[in-house]
Amino acid sequence: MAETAPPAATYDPRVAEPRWQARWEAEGLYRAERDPARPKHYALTMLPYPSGDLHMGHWYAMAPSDARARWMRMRGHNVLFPMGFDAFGLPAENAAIKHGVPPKEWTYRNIERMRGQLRRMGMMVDWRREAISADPEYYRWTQWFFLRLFDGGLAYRKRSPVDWCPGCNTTLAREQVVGEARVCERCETPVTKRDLAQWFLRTTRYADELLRHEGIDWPERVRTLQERWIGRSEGARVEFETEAGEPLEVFTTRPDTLWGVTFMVLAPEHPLVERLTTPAHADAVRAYAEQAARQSDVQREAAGREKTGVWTGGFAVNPVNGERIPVWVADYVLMSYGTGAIMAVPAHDQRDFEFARAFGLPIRPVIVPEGEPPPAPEALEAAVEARGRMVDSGPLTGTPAEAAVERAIAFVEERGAGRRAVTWRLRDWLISRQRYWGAPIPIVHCPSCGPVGVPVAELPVRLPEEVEWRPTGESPLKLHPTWRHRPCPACGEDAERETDTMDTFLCSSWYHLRYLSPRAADAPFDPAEYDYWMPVDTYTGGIEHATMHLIYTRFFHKACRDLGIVRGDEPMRQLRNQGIILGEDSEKMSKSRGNVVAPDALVDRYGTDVVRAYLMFFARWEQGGPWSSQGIQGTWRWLQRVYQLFGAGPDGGPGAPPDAEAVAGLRRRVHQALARVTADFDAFQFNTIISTLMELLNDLVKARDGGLGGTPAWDEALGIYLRMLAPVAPHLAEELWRGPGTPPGRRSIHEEAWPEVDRAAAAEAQLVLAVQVNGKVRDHITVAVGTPEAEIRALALASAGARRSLEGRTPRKVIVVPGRLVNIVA
Ligand code: ANZ
Ligand code: ZN
Repeated sequence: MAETAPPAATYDPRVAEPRWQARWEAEGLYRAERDPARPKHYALTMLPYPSGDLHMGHWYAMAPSDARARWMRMRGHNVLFPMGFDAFGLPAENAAIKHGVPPKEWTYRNIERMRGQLRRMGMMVDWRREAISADPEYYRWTQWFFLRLFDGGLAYRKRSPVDWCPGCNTTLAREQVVGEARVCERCETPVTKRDLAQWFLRTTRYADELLRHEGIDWPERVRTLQERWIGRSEGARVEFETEAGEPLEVFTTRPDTLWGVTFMVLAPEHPLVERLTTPAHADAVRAYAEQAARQSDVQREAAGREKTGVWTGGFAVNPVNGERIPVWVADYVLMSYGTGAIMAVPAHDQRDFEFARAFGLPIRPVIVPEGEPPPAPEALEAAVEARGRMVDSGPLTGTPAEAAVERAIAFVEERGAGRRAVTWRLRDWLISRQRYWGAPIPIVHCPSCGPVGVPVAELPVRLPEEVEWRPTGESPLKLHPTWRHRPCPACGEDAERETDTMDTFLCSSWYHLRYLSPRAADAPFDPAEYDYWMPVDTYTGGIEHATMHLIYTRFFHKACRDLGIVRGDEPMRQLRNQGIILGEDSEKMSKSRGNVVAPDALVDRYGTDVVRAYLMFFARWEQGGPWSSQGIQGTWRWLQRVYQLFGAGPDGGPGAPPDAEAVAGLRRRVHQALARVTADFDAFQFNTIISTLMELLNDLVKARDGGLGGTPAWDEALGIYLRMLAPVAPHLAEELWRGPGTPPGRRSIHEEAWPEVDRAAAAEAQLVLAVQVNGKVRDHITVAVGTPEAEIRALALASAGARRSLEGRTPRKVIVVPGRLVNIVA
């Protein structure tokens, strides 16, 4: 224990915390360097977007993650816990348009501010490794990765719809389309769609692999969300034919219902719509397609939505029975899934059922429960489940429903009218943004050579800083007088730069690699650092990233593996998500509700240790819950009591020598608490760590009052307590460990080893074992821990209950289940 100056009655974190932070910085306490002698641990927490202020959600994600990283360090790991900023994105651009502040200025000012707030949190971040995705030295490599993907055939360009505002004459980002009516946030004109040539990454090539989560420990919930997002469906592609003889292919998961098809539906954007539509229906179809173009896919897919659509006037032929099927257009069929066309089976598909009812189309059941006649279609209230036997299905009639899908596939395959097929919900990743504040896509469009990659030696393709902000929303890269013009890298002719920038999710797909060597000048990262630190061991952040970011970063890693840039199949071994902090009123924190709790004000008042500890304590971390100002005061009092107990020294010191049982009792409680806290850190169970420490403090106070102060067991208890406190309240623990005036050279508590649990000390002194005879409890015996088995057996046989129940029979077997029971088999 450090000899501290006589302690003040209360601990003032406002003095102590900045003092320790400066000291740790000066000592380089949190510098992470490769060290082959120690096992490495890469703890990563999702990097913030520099929106302005660090809010409670950031704290909730980061402070417990920091505590765990510190714990790993005390466990003997060489820990890397870096931090950076996801600095490109639309809000900076909006600020520029609104207030005329350049995005760069706005962004870096916010970073400055948030870096200060992060430092105040007192995390064990090695700030030398900070990475900012908007730095040219960072986005140089984002562009380099893009070129590697382009050369590897994993980036390509194709026409694709974007949201378009006819009022502003510009494309809109998803966030700029607002409300149910989907209007432009700037001028409130209803949004339409436009086809633009845009860049995509081939995520779909990795669909199968992304579906597998082998060798990684990710929450079930995230895996399920990813599986749904990737959405693998097995079924068949079946070819219908229009009356003009053109193939019209559908994807169906239910080829068994082919004989129940009573109409077909095309997505309004389907290329065959125009040719199928008869003149009499042309106006209605065109008007319908226009309104459909204003909806998002999400809206169009919403369950229970009223079905709308129009008939094209055209027909197609069902390949299994030659029937003439009317072809409709409806927005519940998406162009982006399957083939953009469906065979509708209203008897067995709920959406088709609702559509048929809305438009008076026939309904034909083809699967009926065993032994029942087909239901009368008019009487049906919903689509019918596929259980029983096939009816009215040509060669499939009589087949059990379970076997029908396979037989239907065989049937269409034989006739050359279709084949088994798998379809994915996952789309290729559209990375083009018609925006300024992002990494420019390093491509030059040449009239003779097509798209050509910018030579690597010319990277980064820098964003021009002298740009004009016009409220039209058109990207300043397009408006810039000179930026886009340059000769073709291949042929030297006049050519033009790509003016789109990259989706910021691309920047954040590889930031964990830049942290490894943020100043590497000739590569995105130093391979030696990679070999030592990767993969990320624990990744923490919000569940809202379950799909986009966490799919993209896995895809990116796998693509880079195949391009020979990285090794290993997965970038992040273990993932854990925090929950959400609600306001004191149990509602989502929001300015309009006035229930926002600002961390800065709390740090001013209580210090960071209290805020950190309270965030670990107030709820199960993965669940979150409502904030409580009552609760944070309880945490404050607890840490003050810790300070007083430790500062006071062994008061009430030994009068009578403490008896052995009291000493054993103290050690037992200390080591039991240590075992629990250790297991809880391992499991990210932060709330019970704090409650265990709170309880143990009460035990320590009692032990001191009982005369144990100053004994070796007491010193051991305080030492263990402080080391358990160190990851939770790093400043207070250091203050009590080193004392405010310690000379340089004395080791920080954060370099100490996590204490070992003394199992013998932690064990309960006595155990109560049940005595069973033939499986029935007849008695109980109390034995000292560690009593040999033979002795336990003898005690059990001698117990009154066992003797009574045995009635002189000789036992055949006596089984001891350690710590629980003895079973006598008579
Ligand atoms: C006939 C049928 C009968 C269907 C039946 C289902 C039940 P999942 O499981 O999500 O893959 N479908 C196909 N392409 C579509 C598109 N572009 N937009 C909207 N719906 C589409 O769904 C596959 C089923 O969704 C397909 O199987 C098709 O309807 C429909 F009793 O075909 B089914
Ligand atoms: Zn050229």
